[in-house]
Amino acid sequence: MTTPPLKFRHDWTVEEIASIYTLPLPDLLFRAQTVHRAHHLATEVQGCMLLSIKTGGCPEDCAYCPQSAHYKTGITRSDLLSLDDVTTAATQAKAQGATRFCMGAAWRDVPKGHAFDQVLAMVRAIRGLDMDACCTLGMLTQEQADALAEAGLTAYNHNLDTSPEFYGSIITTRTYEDRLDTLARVRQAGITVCCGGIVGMGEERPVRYRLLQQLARLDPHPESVPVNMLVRVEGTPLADMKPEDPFELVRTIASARILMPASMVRLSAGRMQLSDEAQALCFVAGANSVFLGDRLLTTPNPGTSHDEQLLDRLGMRLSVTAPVAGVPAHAGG
Ligand code: SAM
Ligand code: DTB
Ligand code: SF4
Repeated sequence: MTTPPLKFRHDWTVEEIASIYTLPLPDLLFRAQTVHRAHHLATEVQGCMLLSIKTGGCPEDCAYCPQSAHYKTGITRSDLLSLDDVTTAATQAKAQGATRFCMGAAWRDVPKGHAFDQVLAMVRAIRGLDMDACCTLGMLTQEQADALAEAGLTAYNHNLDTSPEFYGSIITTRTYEDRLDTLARVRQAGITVCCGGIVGMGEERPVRYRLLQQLARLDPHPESVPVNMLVRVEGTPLADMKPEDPFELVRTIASARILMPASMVRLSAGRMQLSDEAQALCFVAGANSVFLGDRLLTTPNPGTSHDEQLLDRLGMRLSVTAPVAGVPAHAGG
């Protein structure tokens, strides 16, 4: 069955985005919930599990990242994990309720040869467990994107992170254009796009408007939009950043939901710094996915039993099946 493409806007102006983002919170949440309920089940969130398959020693200088070789953050570097280890982790993730398994590698770009073949085998193994498979490996050539598609990869995560204007104060070793080029190759290969950003890196609101504008400009919209709250890691240039007001995260999520109605909006890194109440507001704002487990890639995460309790208290639950990317899971609920 083919579903006709949804007619969503890609030409939001910064002024329009600002007027949404700055609405009185009750009005913003009402508008976001209305959009959310037209496209998603408002009481379910997708559980995803992250695994770092190659940790640390990354040549890029992303100012937020504990895995950059430019900073001394005390993480333990590790080479590519074995296929067995990854299959075991994915099997455990499924048992904990995850329907999407995401592998992260601290590479600037994907090395050719054996390592890439191993990643392809990992993708096949995850798909064999009937889970969505996502990976984030840095920049890709078209050939690599096509091979990942052939292996059955569901999604490729490659974040724009922030606005084009602020980007240079966070990362100097690659450009916004490099990111957009890889995203175009992912799209060209027929893999769904997972692309989002980070809140709390010292940016002002207009930076967030521009990030949201760039994300919504992608046509089609990214099927998956991770919204991360900065995890301040000792040793990185952003370690002493002032904690961001959680309401700014809620506003960012609500705006993303309104701009990109059918996308999965993922409440990603930073939940250790959020109260249960703030997380609940994020769900009301339209977030419909969390990372399960007590670890993200290298930093702590609340853990599956905490999340089970939280969702239970909210009368919500984990979705049992992976939502079909880009297709409205539900209208009305
Ligand atoms: N090397 C690959 C890349 O950059 O695309 C993949 C791994 S990287 C860890 C994936 C994303 O995690 C980054 O784009 C960033 O948005 C997010 N991230 C990394 N460190 C973070 C931190 N300390 N706080 C919040 N988000 C972070
Ligand atoms: C994304 O946007 N957030 C996830 C996922 N994509 C790969 C990663 C968050 C990493 C947080 C820092 C760490 O644990 O190393
Ligand atoms: Fe490397 Fe990705 Fe971390 Fe940047 S975010 S330093 S590219 S692992």
